[in-house]
Amino acid sequence: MKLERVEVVHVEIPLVSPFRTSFGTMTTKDTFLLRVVTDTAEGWSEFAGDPRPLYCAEFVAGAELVLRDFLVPRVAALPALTAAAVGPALAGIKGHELAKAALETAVLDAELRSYGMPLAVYLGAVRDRVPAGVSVGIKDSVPELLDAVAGYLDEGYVRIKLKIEPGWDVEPVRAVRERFGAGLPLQVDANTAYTLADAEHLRRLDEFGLLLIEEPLDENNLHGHARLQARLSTPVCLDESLHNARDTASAIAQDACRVVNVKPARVGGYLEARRVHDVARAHGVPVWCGGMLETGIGRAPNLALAALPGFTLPGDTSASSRYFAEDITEPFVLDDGHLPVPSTPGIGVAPLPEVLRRFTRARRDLYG
Ligand code: OSB
Ligand code: MG
Repeated sequence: MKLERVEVVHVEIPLVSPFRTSFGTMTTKDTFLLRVVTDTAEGWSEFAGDPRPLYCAEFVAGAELVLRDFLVPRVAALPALTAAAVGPALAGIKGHELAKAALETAVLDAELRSYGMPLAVYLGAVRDRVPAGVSVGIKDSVPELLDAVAGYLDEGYVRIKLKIEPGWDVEPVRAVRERFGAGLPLQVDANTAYTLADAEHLRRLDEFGLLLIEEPLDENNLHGHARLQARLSTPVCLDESLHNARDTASAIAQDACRVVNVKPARVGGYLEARRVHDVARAHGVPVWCGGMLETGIGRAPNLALAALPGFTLPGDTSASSRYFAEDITEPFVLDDGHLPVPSTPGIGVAPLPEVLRRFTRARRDLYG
């Protein structure tokens, strides 16, 4: 292929309810979509980050600049553009995995559309639907949390993840266990809110039979996570700390985690995400697909990835209605606790033009 045009479409979409984590509260999904046009097809992707660098170092305005000045020019210079060639072309630019993932994914969508191949087939998916978990934000009170969890379970979600932080951990976990029973698949996510000095406190979570505790300590503190894991029976799962397959191998080798959250954006795209899956699977370490409150444009390719054989735990890939009253693609609808894996070429979805127009805040050409 040959790159002809790259466009950013900034969107702002209201969330159905505020989403509070240990790092902040989100009330809208505020990001950009990337539209890539090649000589054979058009492709779409979604930047997974937020306007502020609170979850990770990348942010919306910075990503647009990195794409415009460093990433897109290198991809435009490729004599034969394929998705597989994008990673090596960008390897000289340090970091910026989320921005790189957005570019690689839009190129991959275009490439697969020109072959007529669904992303799930390209990645090696073995399922046509995936079980859906839901990530439940920090609430103002335990009764409010119990109502939210009850609502999600009524809808059919098969696994609950509670966001935790110091002051909101043992008590809400105990309340959810007592109300919904020992059989509920339950896990927690701290988004780096604790230190090793909290190890004894976090050990109190062991009695609740959690599937995992996600990213309790600082980003990239593999040594600390290994020391914490040695003191917990609850499996440690890493999110923020894993940026590629090599990090993942290193974390597994030092027992810094026993479960892996795979977020394609965080590792630079779907090709590296496949390698993260492969490394974990070779070690018998379960993986699951994380999320970043994506619109349908980001959710669709995550569902394809989550259909790979090593994804043995339900992911944070929830239905469109968990996030938005109106998604910018045809909505993903929960059926018997599962979401369908898109089966049409590329990522399998595209923005609905009229809806996209209503949610668009700005459009800029980065190339062509
Ligand atoms: O840490 O997994 C996380 C949302 C935004 C940023 C980071 C995280 C999350 C979630 C929600 O937990 C995942 C989702 O429902 O998309
Ligand atoms: Mg997380």
